[in-house]
Amino acid sequence: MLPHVSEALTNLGIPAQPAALAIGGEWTAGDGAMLHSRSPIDGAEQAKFALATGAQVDQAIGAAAGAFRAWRVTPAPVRGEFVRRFGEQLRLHKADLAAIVTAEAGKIATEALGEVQEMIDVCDFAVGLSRQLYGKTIASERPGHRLAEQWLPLGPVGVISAFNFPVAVWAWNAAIAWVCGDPVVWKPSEKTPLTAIACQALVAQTLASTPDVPDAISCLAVGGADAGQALAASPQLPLVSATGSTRMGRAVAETVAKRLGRSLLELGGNNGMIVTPSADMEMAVRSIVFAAVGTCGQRCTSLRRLIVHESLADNLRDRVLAAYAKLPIGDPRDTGTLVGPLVDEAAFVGMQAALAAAREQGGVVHGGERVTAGVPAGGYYVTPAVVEIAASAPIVQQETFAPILYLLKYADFDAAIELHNSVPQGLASAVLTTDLREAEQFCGPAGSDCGIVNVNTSPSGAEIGGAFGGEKETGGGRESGSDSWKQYMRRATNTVNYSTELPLSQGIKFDV
Ligand code: UN1
Repeated sequence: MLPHVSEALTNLGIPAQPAALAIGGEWTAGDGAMLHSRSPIDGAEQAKFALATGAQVDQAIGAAAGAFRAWRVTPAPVRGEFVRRFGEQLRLHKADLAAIVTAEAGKIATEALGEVQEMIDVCDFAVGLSRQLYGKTIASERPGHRLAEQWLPLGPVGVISAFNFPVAVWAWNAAIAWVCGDPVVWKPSEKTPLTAIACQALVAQTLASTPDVPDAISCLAVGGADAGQALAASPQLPLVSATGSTRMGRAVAETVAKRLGRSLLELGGNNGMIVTPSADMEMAVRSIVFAAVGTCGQRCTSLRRLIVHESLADNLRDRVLAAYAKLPIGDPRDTGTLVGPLVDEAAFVGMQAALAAAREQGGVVHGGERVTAGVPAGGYYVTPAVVEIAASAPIVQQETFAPILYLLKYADFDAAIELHNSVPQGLASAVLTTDLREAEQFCGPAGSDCGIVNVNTSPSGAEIGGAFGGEKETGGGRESGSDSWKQYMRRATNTVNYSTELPLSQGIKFDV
């Protein structure tokens, strides 16, 4: 059971009238338009304050650039100690933060707690990493020379995050950026401002206990699209990490590319799962339902396309529909609820438009209606939909951020892989099979073209230890674990001559 959101906000020391801009623990009211943020649970207004403007974002970037000068020369393990302390704050306030995530994103309690756990996990990962930012020593072709590479802090990093993972995705970026020596300027989704303010409040508490750490290593600007554009356009941010729609990512990438900056993109997914005749059907049903309806179908990794062998399709459809019929849909704060609300009315309208298009394109739609009984009034609750449709229907190419699962059939495994890869997005994928050849084919060079390729588990719910991200319109970025940290650093190749001669590379003679 999570605390009430007002209690959580009090526990975190968030004032009733929060401010949109923070440089470390220093808060300033926004100069922009009024934000009215509503809870997806019941549509009640939960925050009302003025947004930060692009000019205010520039102010935060300036402060972050100032902080970079001291942070870049702070030893990485000392930076790691700051992240360790922040992780401790998260442990202490896990339930408080999860309560705000539930109130603003509409996630059920267990998923909200899981999201905060994801933050804690990435902090732990980053702490270890702070002693492992290894460079290589390379054999030099010249006598008396040492050739090596060093990884050095890059500079302040802009982070643009989405409503559906309002805290974890920022933490993936921030924890890694901080140990790499980079300050972070964060523009969260306007749909989830309080979760961002809560995170910043926890950072501020950590900063208070670490006086040597420059405050502006963590800046927050709750703003609109102009704030995002200010991050993308700023030459002071060598890296901008953006999570959200392909449309948003394209706009950010174009602006960042124009100034030859780096962007790290996590954009749309259209995630598929192939279910083969040898699959464990019990496991199939459980993993399909979690991946398709978890977070009410609003994860980047949500399962959207189920590609089933024709011999199983009707049976599996019936089993999934039977599981759907029993799903507890309702208030995400209630223990036992598995499907909470869509984030807002626009999400509901988008879902209905996709279902109408599917019907027009010959699809047979099961479910997908609005639920009004037994749920809080004012929220957009739906029954998840299964759509039996031809693989060639154009709607299948689109990501709709809602619980819609397209059911497609295949006859031949090679064709199933082709079908799986025939969408513009390339984030997460899975095959359910007990046939080793199929499993390895799916993971190999002629298999899934996604960044996340799973066997016998759902495409949703990745651990932080791996690099997270995808190909094609998903944007190519990799965040969180593995060697994603390298994107937050610059690599310097050092040639050190410790001899008394000056031999040139490639044997060139240049006697002067
Ligand atoms: C997202 O939806 O943006 O793999 C991130 C998952 C989560 C992260 C999703 N760990 O589903």
